[in-house]
Amino acid sequence: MMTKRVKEILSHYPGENAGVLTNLARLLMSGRLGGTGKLVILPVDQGFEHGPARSFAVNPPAYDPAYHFQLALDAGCNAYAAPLGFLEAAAAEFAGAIPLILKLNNHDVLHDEKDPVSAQTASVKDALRLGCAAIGYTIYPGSSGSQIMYQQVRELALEAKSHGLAVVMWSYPRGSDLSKEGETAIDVVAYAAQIAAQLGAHVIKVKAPSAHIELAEAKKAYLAAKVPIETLAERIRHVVQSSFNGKRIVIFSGGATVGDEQLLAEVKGIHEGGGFGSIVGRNSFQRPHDKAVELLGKIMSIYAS
Ligand code: FBP
Repeated sequence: MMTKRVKEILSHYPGENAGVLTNLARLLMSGRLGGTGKLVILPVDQGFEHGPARSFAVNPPAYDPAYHFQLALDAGCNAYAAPLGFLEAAAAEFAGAIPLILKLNNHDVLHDEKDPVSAQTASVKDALRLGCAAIGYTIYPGSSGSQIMYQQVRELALEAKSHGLAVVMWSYPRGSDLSKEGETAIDVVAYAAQIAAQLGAHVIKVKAPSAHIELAEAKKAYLAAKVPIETLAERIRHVVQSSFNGKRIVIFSGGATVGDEQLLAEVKGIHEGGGFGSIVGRNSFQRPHDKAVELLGKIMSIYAS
């Protein structure tokens, strides 16, 4: 049964066709958090993005593509996101079991460039063939190659929407003019979320922001308007506000594996600040299966509260 909150969220996308709205509803109505307006998604593209050993050696069953479908299902995630190979390997076996997001571009770390650009590694046609609810795409605002990515995602998003697929954008500031600290600075993360929203993303994924302000001109604006950014909840609120005043779904990434307490404290901050949920990769599949299901269950309980 469609809930009031999900209807309200869908009403924020009045320009979209019935197919896109249906697929957004699939993401919002599936899993343990279905109907709450909150999402917890399992993303497993780290094999490509970081390499197999860095990703899976700590929990060897995770080398198997089917493992992640089953983990997402067992934990009651809203959706599972992965590159072409992982989805092709088990999408038929799990057909209809959980909404899928096909990552259409990927990047590896075999060539360490300061201004990364991901390669397109799958198509909208692949997403349709695999029964996906959405396409996923990573942009690197701040990279000298950002124009290429913005233009590519414009075309792919248009094509995806024309076929009724939802568009999820990973927006990760990165590039030679940004400091490491700047990649998660509040002004930069809020800017990255805004860029994804302006590029037509339905769901935006960013990293949890720190209180650092990277850009001098932005700093003046934050200070003049006294934008509250001291606590994580305040910063999340600002990122949500920067994503069309809460009219775009913004979720936050889990990051490198940390202890349960640290992760749960961060999730509480995201929830308190009005974030729409989490996308938790390494902190899920780098734990043994049952521990991961337990931790994801605790994360979902926070969002359901
Ligand atoms: P994690 O929860 O493992 O951080 O996954 C979220 C994610 O966006 C993945 O989809 C992606 O592979 C990874 O983060 C990118 O991490 P990095 O910042 O190291 O490139």
